[in-house]
Amino acid sequence: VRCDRGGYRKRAVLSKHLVTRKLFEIMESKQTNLCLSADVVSSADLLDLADTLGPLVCAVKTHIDILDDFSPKVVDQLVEIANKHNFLIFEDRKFADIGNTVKSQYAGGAYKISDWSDITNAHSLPGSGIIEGLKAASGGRKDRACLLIAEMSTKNNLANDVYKEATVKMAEEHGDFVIGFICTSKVSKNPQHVHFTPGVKLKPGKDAMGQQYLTPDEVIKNRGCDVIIVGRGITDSANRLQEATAFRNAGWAAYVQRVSS
Ligand code: 6AU
Repeated sequence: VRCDRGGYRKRAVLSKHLVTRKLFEIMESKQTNLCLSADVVSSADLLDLADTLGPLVCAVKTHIDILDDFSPKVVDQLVEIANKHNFLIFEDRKFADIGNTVKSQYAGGAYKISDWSDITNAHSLPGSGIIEGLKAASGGRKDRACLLIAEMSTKNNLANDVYKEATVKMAEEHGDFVIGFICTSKVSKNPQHVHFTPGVKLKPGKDAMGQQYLTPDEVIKNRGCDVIIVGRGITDSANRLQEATAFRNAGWAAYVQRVSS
């Protein structure tokens, strides 16, 4: 029996937020800390990815506004697939406006994100009003949660240490809705905070537009984050199932090493 000091199972038990608990439980029961970033432009491709890779992931992250053929039916089907394979849906909306505006953007418009997405994310830049707005739009639903962007994966981004620390403080003050962070390292010691890390490939590197990649091992074992977010590392592969399996295994092995050391 491996040691579970600070492990997902323990953190599921002590987490007050329903979404955090559900996420850690899924991660533990499916033995995966992989979040698929399904950045595709066709609904059929999105649903096919979710259905094929669903058994391997704890969450599927969408950019619903990049679909060329969005219809409300797509998100209904995505929710069905999420229930079937037991993963959470994370709409990567990166809200960044005043509370009153994000309130409409989250619950309304064409996408009605709060209807179908368990998790969304927001920049902390506007201050805590953005959280108030999102929370108001969620109508007090306990099964809706938000990640604050504390750090970005891109080169020359403007999130410095002061910004990061202020973001963590905002999260602490809104634990009923903010469950953690988008970050490239562990930013909070609170075991109820979940750290989601984008910019992950099996080999370190970068793309042509500032994206920077770290390995699952670096992110989970060395930097103490919880969930690896992988997009093109999987979606650009000729064999997505095989590649997703490789990421899932690498992420889980890194976690097991971290908690047993
Ligand atoms: O694996 P990739 O590079 O193909 O995709 C990374 C995904 C994209 C980005 O919009 C997102 O992760 N992302 C985020 C998120 C999740 O908020 C923040 C960030 O700093 N960097 C980043 O790449 O869908």
